[in-house]
Amino acid sequence: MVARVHVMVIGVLLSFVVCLSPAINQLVSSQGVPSPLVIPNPIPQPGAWFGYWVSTGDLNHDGVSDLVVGAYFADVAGQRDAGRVDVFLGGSNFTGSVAVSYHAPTPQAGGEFGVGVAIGDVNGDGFADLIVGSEGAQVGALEGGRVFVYFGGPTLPDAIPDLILQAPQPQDKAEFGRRVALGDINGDGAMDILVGAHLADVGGQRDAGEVDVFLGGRTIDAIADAQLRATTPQANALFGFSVVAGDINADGFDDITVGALLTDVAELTDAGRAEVFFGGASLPRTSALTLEAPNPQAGARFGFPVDVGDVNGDGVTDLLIGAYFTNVGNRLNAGKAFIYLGGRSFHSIPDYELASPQPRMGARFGYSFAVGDVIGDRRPDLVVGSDLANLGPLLANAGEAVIYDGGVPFDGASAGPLQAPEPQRGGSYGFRLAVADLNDDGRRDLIVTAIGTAVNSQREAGAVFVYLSRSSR
Ligand SMILES: [Ca+2]
Ligand SMILES: [Ca+2]
Ligand SMILES: [Ca+2]
Ligand SMILES: [Ca+2]
Repeated sequence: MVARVHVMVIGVLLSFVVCLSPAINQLVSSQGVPSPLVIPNPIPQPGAWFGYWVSTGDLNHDGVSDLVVGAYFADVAGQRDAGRVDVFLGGSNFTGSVAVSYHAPTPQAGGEFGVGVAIGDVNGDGFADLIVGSEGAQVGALEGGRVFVYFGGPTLPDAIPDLILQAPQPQDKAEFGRRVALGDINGDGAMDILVGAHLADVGGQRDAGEVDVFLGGRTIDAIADAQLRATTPQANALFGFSVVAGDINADGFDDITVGALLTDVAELTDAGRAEVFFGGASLPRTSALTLEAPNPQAGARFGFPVDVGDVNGDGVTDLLIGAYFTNVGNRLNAGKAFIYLGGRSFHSIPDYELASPQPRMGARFGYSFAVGDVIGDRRPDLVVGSDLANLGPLLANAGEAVIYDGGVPFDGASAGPLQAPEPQRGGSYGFRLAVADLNDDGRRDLIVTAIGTAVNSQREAGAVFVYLSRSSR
C-alpha cells in the first residue's frame, strides 16, 4: 500500500517537474552536452542495424571490460542479413576500433547472427565466454534458430564455436536465439544460459513463446535443462521476447524475469505482462509472480525490455520493466518504465513508475535501460532510452536517453536528457544502453546505441556512442 502511494507521488512529480542538470557531473554539465566517442558501423551497409544489441565483459582476460556490438542485419560474404558481432577491447586508450569480428561458422542468408549477445563464464573455468544468438539459423530443414557459445581463455576466443545450442524441439521461425541472457539460477557458481524463442508455439497456442534454460558449469552441454512458459500460454503473446536474470529477492540465487509484451490482459489487447521465476538449487518450472502495469492499457506493451540493476544503491538488485507504448496523458505511445525494488519480500507492485520529464507522442520512453554510476558521484544511476523521441520538425525519431540520479532513496529526479551530438532523423539514439568501465579508470562509461544512424550515406547502418568518464574534471 505504501509502495503504491509512492508510485503515484512520483508519477505526479514527474508530470510537473523537469529537473534539469543540477550541475553535477561529466555527462550532463553546465558546460553543455558532453562529446562522446562515436563508433560508426565499421562496415557500413544500409539497414545493418549495428548496435541492435550490446554486451560488456572481459573477453580477453586483461581485467578490463570489453564492448561487444551486434549487427544482425549485416551482410557477410555475400549472404544477406547473415549477421556480425564486433568486439572492441577496453583499455586506458580505448579508441573504438574493432579488434575482431565474429560471424556464424557458415554465414547464411537470414541467419541474423548477433541479434542477441551476452558475455559471462558459462563453463566455470574462470574465463568469460561469448554467447551469440542467431535466430534465423537453419536447424535441419527448419529455420529453428541457434545460439553459438565461444569459450574464453587467456586471449580472445577463436572463431570456432565450442558449443551450439538449439531448441529441444526446434520449430520453424520460432526465433530461438533472439534473446540470450545469463545468470546463476541454481547457485553453483557457473552462469546459466537463458534463450528466448518468442515465436514458439506452445500447447497449440501460436507464437505464445518460451524460454529454454541451459545449465552452465564444467559439464555444460547442448541439452536444455528446463523450458519456461507462461502460466497461461496465450497465442501471439511473445513470451520470451525479453528475458533477464538477477537476484531480485536477495536469496543468493539469480531469478529469471520473462516478458510477454503482447499478452492480452483481460480485454486489453497487447497490454503486456511479465513473469518471475525464482532461482534455487533446483531449477524453477513455474512462475512465482505475474507482473502487470498497475493500470494496464491496451497496446502499452508492458514487458519489454526487462532489465536488472541496483537503482537505489542498497546492494540488492532491482527489476526494471518497460511499457514503451503506454499513453501518458494525451501523448499516445509516449512510454513508461516501472521499477520494482529488490528485497526479501519482492512483490508484484512497482515502487516507481517513470514517464519522461518531457513526454512526447510515440517517443518510446522505456525502450532500453542501463544502471550504473555514470554521473560520477559513486551512487548508481538509471538511464532510460526513448529512442523514437521526436526532437524537432526535422528530427522525427531521432531519440534521446534520460538520466536519473540514483541512490538511497531513489527519488526519480531526472538529471537531464542526453542526445546525439548531431541528432539524425530516424537515428533511434537510445535504442540500447549499457554501462561499463571501458577505459579502465575505475569509473563507469555510458554506451548508447543508435541503430538508425546513417554512416557514409548508408541508411540505418548504425552507430554506437561511448561517453568515456574523465578522471579529472
Ligand atoms: Ca569460461
Ligand atoms: Ca549455474
Ligand atoms: Ca533469488
Ligand atoms: Ca536495490
